[in-house]
Amino acid sequence: MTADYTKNFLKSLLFTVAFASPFSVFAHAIMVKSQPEQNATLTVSPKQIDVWFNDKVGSEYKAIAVIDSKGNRVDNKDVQQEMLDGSHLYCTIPALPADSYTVRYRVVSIDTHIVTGKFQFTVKP
Ligand SMILES: [Cu+2]
Repeated sequence: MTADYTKNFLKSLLFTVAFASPFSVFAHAIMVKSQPEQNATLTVSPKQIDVWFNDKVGSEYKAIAVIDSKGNRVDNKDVQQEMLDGSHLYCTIPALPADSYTVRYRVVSIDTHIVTGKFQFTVKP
């Protein structure tokens, strides 16, 4: 009985934290989509890397880096934020040889937290 009550109380507390407007307005950014997708195997080298977040992110301190399997950075160091969709960052890359690559990203969310993450893809012509 008491355990159930505690569980329900915690559940409703989580619900409140997740959906109360002060929190959702100042959201913590989470990557929701990427192109290439995480763990994708591509037969053709992509021309750019796209990363989307669940909310717009800060225009400062944004970074995307593409690293090959030897640890060399291979992107063109030209990260951009889409003008009309601040949740979308992208950078261009040169034609990549067959290898597996790690994309690392760093952004500042609207709630001022720094968010970093990574995903991988493989080019295999
Ligand atoms: Cu946060």
